[in-house]
Amino acid sequence: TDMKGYVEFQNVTFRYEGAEKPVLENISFKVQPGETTAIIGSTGSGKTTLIKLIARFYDVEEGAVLIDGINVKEMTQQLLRNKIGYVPQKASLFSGSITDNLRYGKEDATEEQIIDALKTAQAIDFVNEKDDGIHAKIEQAGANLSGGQKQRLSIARALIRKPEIYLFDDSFSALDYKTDAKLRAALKNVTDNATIILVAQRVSTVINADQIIVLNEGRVAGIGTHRELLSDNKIYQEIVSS
Ligand code: DUT
Ligand code: MG
Repeated sequence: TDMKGYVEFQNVTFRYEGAEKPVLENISFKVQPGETTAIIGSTGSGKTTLIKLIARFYDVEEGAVLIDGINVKEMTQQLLRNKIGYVPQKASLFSGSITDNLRYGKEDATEEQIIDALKTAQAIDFVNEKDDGIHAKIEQAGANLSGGQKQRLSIARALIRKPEIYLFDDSFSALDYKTDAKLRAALKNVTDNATIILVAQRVSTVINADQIIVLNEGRVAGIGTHRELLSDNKIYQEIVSS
């Protein structure tokens, strides 16, 4: 069996340097290859930190983060970068054309690959409306784009690299419901073998995930499907009804 894209947290505790309290405490979960895991929880609960530990922005203090059974501490940055498509909470677009921005991380991407990624990311329409299309200029930090446009270009940038694992940190929050749903359906189509770990604020974004992890103050408050959590998890029920 193909084990590519298997992610596991084993009793992970993490503290930012100089901080008294850990921001993540004793976190354990498994993400099966090709499945979608959603992480939900209030602001400051540790969602971004958790995502960043997978891409090894920081080393954990206790416990282990494993990818395909290997501790990420034993992997080279190069290997991790190739395996993971990380879409940060704040899009990091730079001054240059759309193609320049999308080729970041894969300089040899063809225009066809760029257009395909823009289609999947539901970005092709607004890009085509620009005079220069995919060659249109983006201002520093994407200042001439809306929040949802920036999110979609960041997603397209990750898609081009065809990683085994996608990490989407709140990448759909600025999209309307319809675009969010279309984008995730298209993603599922082109990334059938990839593992998806997404952070979301909206219940509609997580509802179809294979599993949802509810984070609360740095701890796992529950893991299950939408249906399971809805029936037995207080914190999830609060999120749903808020
Ligand atoms: N924190 C730090 N240093 C950092 C980043 C975060 O001390 O460099 C703290 C802030 C917060 C906790 O860690 O108390 C968790 O932050 P994180 O950004 O992981 O939370 P989130 O769940 O992603 O919050 P949001 O929904 O606002 O993105
Ligand atoms: Mg965050």
